[in-house]
Amino acid sequence: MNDPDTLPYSLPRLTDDEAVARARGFAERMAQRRTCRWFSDEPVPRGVIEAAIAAAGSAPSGANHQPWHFAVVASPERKRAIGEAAEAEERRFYGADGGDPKAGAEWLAALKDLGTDADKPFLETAPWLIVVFAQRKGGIAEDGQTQNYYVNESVGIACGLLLAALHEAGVATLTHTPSPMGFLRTVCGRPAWEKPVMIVVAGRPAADATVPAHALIKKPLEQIASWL
Ligand code: IYR
Repeated sequence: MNDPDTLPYSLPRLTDDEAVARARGFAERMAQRRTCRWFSDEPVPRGVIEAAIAAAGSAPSGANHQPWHFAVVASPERKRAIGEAAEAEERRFYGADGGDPKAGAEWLAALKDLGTDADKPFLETAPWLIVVFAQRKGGIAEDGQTQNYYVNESVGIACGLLLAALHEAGVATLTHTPSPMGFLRTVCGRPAWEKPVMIVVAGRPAADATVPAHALIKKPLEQIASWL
């Protein structure tokens, strides 16, 4: 018979009004989060990054294998290596290398309202680059062998918590996904069974930072939820 060790579990009991108010408060704060593409070089305490990664590491995961690794890059040399490699990929993506863009016309059209291009100065300006890796194998022991489960879902949830925790601490973020991004494994010295998922750029917005107006368009609740 399956008889695992168990522990009691309970949560603080809120009134209904308090529960709604707490959920609304969180939703309102999260609605203030923006993807920031203009960072200052102002430092952010390491303790903030540590706590945000601890929040990310509390995410639910397949079989509780916690199939993630966060490589935190602060050194100018490594940030430069990442910036140069990422921009080389982006130049191919946007066709800024003189060749045909790797991205199709539909993709480039979808990005027009964001105003992105191949230049990614924030990869060297922002104080922290958190490179998120998904462990395709490894289990809790990180042995590189044991099967992991629901890896993409687990790491996606962890990334969401990471972004939320950084925003709660007043730190601006950007999820950056150069493609292909295998070079991140080399720069961060990670093993072959780990797959780079995204770079979470973290820092303070530049004094003259802007965001595209397009970013403020959010689907209303009626559109994103159905009640059955
Ligand atoms: N990686 C490119 C392109 C890009 C793709 C999507 I989908 C975005 O939402 C934003 C950018 C870049 O960073 O410019």
